[in-house]
Amino acid sequence: MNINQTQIEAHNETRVSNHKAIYTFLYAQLASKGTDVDSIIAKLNDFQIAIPSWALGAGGTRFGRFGFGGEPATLEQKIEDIGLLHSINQSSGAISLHIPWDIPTDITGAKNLAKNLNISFDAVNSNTFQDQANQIHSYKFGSLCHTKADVRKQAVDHNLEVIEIGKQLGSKALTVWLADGSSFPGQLNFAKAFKNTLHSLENVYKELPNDWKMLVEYKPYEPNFYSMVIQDWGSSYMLANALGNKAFSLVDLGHHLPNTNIEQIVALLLMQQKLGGFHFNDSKYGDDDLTVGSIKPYQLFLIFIELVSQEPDLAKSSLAWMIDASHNIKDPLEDLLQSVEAIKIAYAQALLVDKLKLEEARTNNDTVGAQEILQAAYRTDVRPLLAESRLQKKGAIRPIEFFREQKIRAQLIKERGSTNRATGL
Ligand SMILES: [Mn+2]
Repeated sequence: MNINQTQIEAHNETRVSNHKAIYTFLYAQLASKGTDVDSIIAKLNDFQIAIPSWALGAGGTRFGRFGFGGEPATLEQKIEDIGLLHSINQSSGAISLHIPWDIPTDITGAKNLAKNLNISFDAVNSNTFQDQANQIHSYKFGSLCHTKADVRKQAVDHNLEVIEIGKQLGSKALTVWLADGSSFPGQLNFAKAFKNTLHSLENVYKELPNDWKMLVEYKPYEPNFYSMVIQDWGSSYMLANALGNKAFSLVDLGHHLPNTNIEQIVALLLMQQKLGGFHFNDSKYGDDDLTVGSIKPYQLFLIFIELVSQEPDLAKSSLAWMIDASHNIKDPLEDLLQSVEAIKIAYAQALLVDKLKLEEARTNNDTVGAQEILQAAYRTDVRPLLAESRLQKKGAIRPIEFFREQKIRAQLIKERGSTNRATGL
């Protein structure tokens, strides 16, 4: 299904006067404090967040999975779903593919479909964390880190295949997340496993096109519960440094132990020009993959403070912005609308912070003043700025309301049936 502009216009028509009243008030308030609201809107207009192909079906836990109707069963349907999101919020104009869950059978067809929906192909993701049918060697005891050279070679070859697919689609980055590690003390020689991983990644890196990036993701535990080869930003940074200037660390918000100061990691990686991008999600305990901003919106805001302090216009930076979440009980499309909204709220709030005043407070060790500056921005309701940006770009003023009014899920069920199941989940 497609959304046409008339539907969006009809939705906006009933809300525009209320929106304008709130927006005009906020605009005047912010402008009186010296904020350049138009430049914030312009930055929001350009900011795009990639949707992963695996987030469009019902996620699950190891205890069960509760499907819902109208899930996208093919890559084409997944691209169509992202097209729906993008026409509603005008901020989801990219798809991040997971190989082999979403190998395009018709590359030209997939590219044309995406082009028509104004969607680009973001980073491609390799998968050496599970065995595929007809695979010769098992990854049960690791992939790029494996003790046996033929297993490592198979994993390297898979990454090269993913690059080839990405090249045909127009992707410019390869994301590598490894489940490699050990579940029991004594199982693994830490140093050997790390060196094997580096050597394998070097073999992948050699084949990386010059205008590509390699994004090295880290995670402290799970599925291995004693050690992970790339357990934290330090080990990811060591690899990215050793590989070269096309390799970067990727920060997945859920891949940290509780209470880790992620914003500080972001600041230091940026400082070293080794931050590649993000996998956004939220969590209370571990890698919970919950809706962005649902648990720790203040942390998200603090991360964006660090980002905008070093990269004033995020859409113009070379960082990769992706959501990586899984949805067990929510409609994924509604969840993704909420996630994109949360990311843009944090961005807009961070842009409200007066950098010069904050730096002055820091220089003068004015701890109270610094907190006042941060919280004045955080406690500003910036949602009218996001709505204005959507209105300017011909998106819907209220995305979730639009999704529900138009009964989009019911229409997808009618089109695709109630038992469709998304691949890869
Ligand atoms: Mn991730």
